[in-house]
Parts: sequence; C-alpha cells; structure tokens
Amino acid sequence: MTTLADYPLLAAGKIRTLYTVDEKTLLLVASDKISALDYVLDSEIPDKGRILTAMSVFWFQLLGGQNHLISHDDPRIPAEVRGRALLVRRLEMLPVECVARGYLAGSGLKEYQRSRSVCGVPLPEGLIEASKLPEPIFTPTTKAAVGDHDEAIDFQGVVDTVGAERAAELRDVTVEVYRRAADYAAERGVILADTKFEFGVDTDGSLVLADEVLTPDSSRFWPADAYEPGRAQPSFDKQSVRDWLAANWNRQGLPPALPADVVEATRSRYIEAYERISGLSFADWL
Ligand code: PZK
Repeated sequence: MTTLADYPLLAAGKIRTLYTVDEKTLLLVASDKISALDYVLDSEIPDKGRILTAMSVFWFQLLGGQNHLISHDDPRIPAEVRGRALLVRRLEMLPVECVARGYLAGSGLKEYQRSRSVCGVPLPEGLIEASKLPEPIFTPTTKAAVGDHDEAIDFQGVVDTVGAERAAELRDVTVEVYRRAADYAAERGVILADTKFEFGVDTDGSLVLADEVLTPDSSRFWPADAYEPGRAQPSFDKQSVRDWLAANWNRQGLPPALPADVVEATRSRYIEAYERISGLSFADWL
C-alpha cells in the first residue's frame, strides 16, 4: 500500500500540494481549502478538492494536446487522496503565469482604468467592468513567492524570461486554449471570463500544459444568464461566500468561519459548475 508519507514534499501552495513520486513523476494533491478576498478561510468546502480535480481531468481530456496528466486513477495514488490527486509528468516549469482574458475584471480592469491597456495590450476606450474584449488577450504575470501577488508583465517581459520563440508559443497556445474552452463553456451557459495556465517543457523541448486547468481556482466563471456589464459579476462558485463575508466581516483581522448553510451552498455550486460544464454527474467521480 502506498501512503502520502512515502512521497517527499516538493512544493506546498495555499490550496494544493505537490509530492515527488519518482524522478519523472509527481503527485498533485488538491485540498478542500477555499480562498476568498485574498484569505484562505478556516472553513473547508467538503469535496472541493475532488470536484476541482474532476474538472481539471475533464478539460485535459477534452482539450487533448500536450499536457502533464498521466492518470487520476493509478495504484501510485494513495487511497487517502484518491479522487483529489493527479499523477503528472515532471517538467521543467516556465516561470511565467499565462493568463488569457476575454472579459475585463479583477487586476485587468484596474490596469485598464489606469492605462487603457493590460500587460502592454492596448484596448479601446469606453470599456467598463466585465466588458467583453474585442478579442481574447494574453496578459502574463511573473510568479510571485507564496503569499505575494503575481506581477503583470508585458510580452517583452516574457521574451526576456523565456526567449522570443517560446514567448510567442506561450501566447499563441494560451489564447487558443482559452478560446476553445470559452466557446465550449458558452454553449453550456457559463462565461469563462479569464483563466491562468502554467506550462512546462518536457525532455524533447515540447511545451506541455501543466498544473490544474480551467477550474474556478484558476479562472473566473460567470453564469451567462446573469451577465450584465457595468458591475462586478456574480461568481459561479464563490458568490455566497463573498456575500456572507461582506455582510458579516468588517475586514479587520482574520475572516470568520463560514456557517454550515454557506458551506453547503458553496459545495452545491462547485458541483453544479462541474456538472454543467462536463455534462457528467459528480456522483460518478471516483
Ligand atoms: C510544478 N508547481 C506549482 C502547483 C504547489 C505548487 N508537472 C510539473 N512538473 C514540475 N513542476 C511542477 C509541475 C506541475 N504542475 C508546479 N510547482 C512545480 C504548484 C501546485 C502546488 F505547491
């Protein structure tokens, strides 16, 4: 029997942990922790790690192409994390967070309001919160240390980091994968406003999509039937958490624990997002 304690810790994020299985293979484990308003909350969302893992697997399978997924159901995955862990190929990671945006929100909106551009990409005048962009854009960031915010860079910053040829490939693949996923989600009533990808390079030098992909933790999902530019859009998954915190926390000190009904509503929304996007039943996941 394999147990998690057999595997050396490679990296710990706020929500996920990466272990070394062997020289070519890693184990990426998702927890049930949730972040909101820049804090990891004390309350966990039961099954969130399994739901996001299922979603990531769905997208890897739908998208095809080069990705790091080896298996989500393999004897090397310990029973204690089965369903919320992926066995992945170890890659040489590129130190760029590859963000694609089809809509204006978050840091992209703030940068637009300051400069009318985002990461060096000029945009038309008159865009407002949640506006659809004329075309999806590549808005990379540099990876910050844990707890810090990623820093926006322009395309030249990516060229300086990985070279011109790889930078163009990162931009083109990021925007193309975003387009395919956003078109797919739109058919199911979900707006994929933006998403962040991480890429690595394999032993042949091929670019490989890594990390988790197209989950609510790496993307903004908005319900299409509530879309109304000019205001912050409700989040498909975390809106009840945000609403409850806004009404019950003055942002002094640490956020309070969530009440059981907010936890349960949030779990239901994660499951709804998975089922709406994949067309699969979460009850059938591992
Ligand atoms: C890798 N991260 C970020 C993710 C964490 C940290 N396939 C890969 N090969 C080599 N390295 C990585 C990956 C992937 N994916 C990813 N850091 C290294 C990260 C999740 C949890 F703690």
